[in-house]
Amino acid sequence: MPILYSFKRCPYAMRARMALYLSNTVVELREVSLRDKPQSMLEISPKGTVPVLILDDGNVIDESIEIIEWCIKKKKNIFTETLNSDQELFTEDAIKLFDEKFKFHLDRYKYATRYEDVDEILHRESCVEILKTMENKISNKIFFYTDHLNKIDICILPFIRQFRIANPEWFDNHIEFPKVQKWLDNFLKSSILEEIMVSHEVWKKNNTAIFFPTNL
Ligand SMILES: N[C@@H](CCC(=O)N[C@@H](CS)C(=O)NCC(=O)O)C(=O)O
Repeated sequence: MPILYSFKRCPYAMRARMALYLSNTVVELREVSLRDKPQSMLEISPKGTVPVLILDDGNVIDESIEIIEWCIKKKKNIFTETLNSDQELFTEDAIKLFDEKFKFHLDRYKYATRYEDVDEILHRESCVEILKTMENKISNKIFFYTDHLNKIDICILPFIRQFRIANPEWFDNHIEFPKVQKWLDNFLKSSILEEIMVSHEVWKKNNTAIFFPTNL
């Protein structure tokens, strides 16, 4: 059985867990403390980020997007609805935008005290500008393009969830991105979020194994 090193609230680990869930892949889940990463994880992936997936054949995948690609190869229709080529292109560009720019500003907004000399409101504004570019593209379906989760949803919504958590009242009352708010709200109410956000104790070598997802 594959092994997943994961951290509950990490947006990259969240997207990987969603892809594993949607592809019906059961893994042994090893919850990690980012302040005290297990040696067994660092040995196979010295860059020290989660998620890390070890496959049955011993191969290691330590980039969330590559874990998602592996899940798509394993079960072709993990995203039940197919997108047109424009939507696929936009998906890839949007994921890059969030991984590179949104995450940068999100960290400086949400964890401003961890950085020297940052203006959290300016970083919040930079996030808002990115959310406004998404606002114009969101369909009237439950998720970004369709009524079921697609790649764009599982990759981006964990970041927007964190952005809201920094100041929920401000986020919920902000008027510039109503479709983004609805899109996030649908995700927050979804059963998949509940499934992937179960809390686990930090993994230690001789602990009994925890399996994820629990309902498969
Ligand atoms: N490009 C990586 C990024 C993963 C990443 O940065 N994860 C964070 C947690 S959200 C991490 O492990 N950081 C290492 C640390 O905080 O020490 C991916 O997509 O898997």
